Amino acid sequence: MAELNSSLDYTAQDIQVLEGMEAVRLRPGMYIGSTDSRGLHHLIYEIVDNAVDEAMAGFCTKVSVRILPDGSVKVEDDGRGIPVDVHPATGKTAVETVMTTLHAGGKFGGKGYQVSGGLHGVGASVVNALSSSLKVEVKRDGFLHEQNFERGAAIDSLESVKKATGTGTTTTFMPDEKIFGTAEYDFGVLSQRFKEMAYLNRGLQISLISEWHKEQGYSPWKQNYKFDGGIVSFVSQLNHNKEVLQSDPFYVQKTIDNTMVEASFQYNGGYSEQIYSFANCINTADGGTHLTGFRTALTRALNGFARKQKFLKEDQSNFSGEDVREGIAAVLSVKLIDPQFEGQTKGKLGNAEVQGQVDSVVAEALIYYLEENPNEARRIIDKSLTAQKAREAARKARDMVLRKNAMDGGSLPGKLADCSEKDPSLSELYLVEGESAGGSAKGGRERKFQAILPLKGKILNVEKARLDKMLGHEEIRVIITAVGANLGDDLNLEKLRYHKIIIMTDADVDGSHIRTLLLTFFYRNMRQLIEEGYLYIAQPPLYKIQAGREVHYAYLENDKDSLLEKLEGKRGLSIQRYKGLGEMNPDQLWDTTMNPQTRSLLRVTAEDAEAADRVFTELMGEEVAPRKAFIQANAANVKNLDV
Ligand code: 0RA
Repeated sequence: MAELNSSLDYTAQDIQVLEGMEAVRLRPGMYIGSTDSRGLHHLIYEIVDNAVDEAMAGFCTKVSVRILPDGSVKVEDDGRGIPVDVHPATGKTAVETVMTTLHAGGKFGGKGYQVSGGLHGVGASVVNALSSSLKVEVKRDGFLHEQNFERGAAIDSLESVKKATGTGTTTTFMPDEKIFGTAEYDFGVLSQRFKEMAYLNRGLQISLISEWHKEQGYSPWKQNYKFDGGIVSFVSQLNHNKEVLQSDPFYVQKTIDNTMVEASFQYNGGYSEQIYSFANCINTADGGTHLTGFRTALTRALNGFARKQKFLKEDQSNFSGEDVREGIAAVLSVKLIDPQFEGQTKGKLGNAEVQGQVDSVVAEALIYYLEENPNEARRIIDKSLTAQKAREAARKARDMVLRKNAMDGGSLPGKLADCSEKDPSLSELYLVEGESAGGSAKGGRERKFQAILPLKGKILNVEKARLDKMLGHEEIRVIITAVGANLGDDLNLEKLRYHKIIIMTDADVDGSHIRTLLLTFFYRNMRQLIEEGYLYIAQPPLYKIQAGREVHYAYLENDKDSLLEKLEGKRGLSIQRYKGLGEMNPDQLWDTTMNPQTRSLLRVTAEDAEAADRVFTELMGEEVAPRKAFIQANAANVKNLDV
């Protein structure tokens, strides 16, 4: 790199710059996380973030992102343009400084870089260091200025090339293939991110045009986002197709002690809690202090209002946080100067002061909103009252199940074909859909350590995703007894009778429905069992392919295709698609799905189960039309939950 700069004046500072750039190239992971697709996306985000900061400062209305056919990326904004004059202290232009100086802790500090002043230039130098070439073009003061870099080093100096009107900054870079190898861009991931950013920055237009994807026949390859309603539009989108309890979403925006707090919510007729939280436009999937502040404000304001208006009687207990969040769709966005991200995936905001700031902004605005909108307030309180009642009913139902089980003297259900092994860590329980598959499983199992519990095909047919109804169901009670660890607050994993609980359902819509329901049941009542990794999904094959005497099984569509290719030309090739587990005889079921030596099991994660819970709530939701549409649109996804 050094010789590239030989034509320029060389100073100690230049050496520092080069060392900084070299450090980034030596340890790219430290700066952008990884050098796979995610790292590649990160480069784009860094540059776009700078433009968005300029928008937050109120000077930029459009950001365009282009991925060119050669894989280079061009980000253009119509902001003020990075300053082009030479800074007396450094002897360099701001453009060159931004592009070549690593900022301690990744951030500029101090005055002039307030929230709305943004965090300009945070990552541009990192992108520059990791690009085989980078060109920055600035329109400012009546001229177009240009400078070029290679792997972080300036190869020329900033020059004004021609007269130009308007202002703005354009950065074009080619990610260095020495760093990123063959990593690829994901259009869906990028467009999702830019959509969120457009929601979070009301009125900002962000477009993504990828000729790189277009050339590969990928569709869509362009998207354009602009939301004049900002996070209110975001909330409306979350409630799209749902019955809503407020005619318009609640909204507040206020800056307090340099923290900008913005929140919006609207209740729907469903039962799930959907709260999207962001800090400086970064999705905080694991919440953090801002989310805690929002939740406490919501609970306190609604309890206060319900008490004051006597919707909550004196002998009634306060709403719990869960009660007031049932059916809420909310977006919370905070912008602050020095966000601290915590947790393994850095998805949690840690700044302690933010909790109180969000709490006070939201509570104050919400109390006012409830007073001003008595009809909406009433509907929200009614919803919380219903949730509170349902929670109490569920608790009673749970108690009843427990009492009933106790009265049975803890005897195991008659249809459970138990294993002889007594050590739970060596024992497995198969929950099998359908009597006939149950029969095959009983015939094929290794009786020593595998227990079989057949479940009726349609095990539950309730209208609403209510816990109490679910628990009242005979099939579910049988599962509770067989599993042996109780549930809810009384869950005791030491009493768990099997350390592998394996859901085995057909690869069709009914099967996926039942699996969704079982996952939801475990998630809501025995979450810890999932978290400890005791719940699994069996993977029966989709096809049996026979070539003469040879038998092969295909577990994925792809497997089938490659198997067929391999076996092509052999005599007597036959292919059977398994529509249900019941079509397999006991030996086949053992060979393909139950034999620990050859089977593959999917361990269910809390995220899988949570997703199932959401799907379940939608499936069982109140409104029929969207439910139908949902089932049609998601049948494949539901089925592929485990893929
Ligand atoms: C510092 C000061 C000024 C603009 C910017 C930074 C700026 C940086 C980037 C990075 C991408 N796009 C950008 N747009 C603007 C403006 C100072 C002034 O004009 O008073």
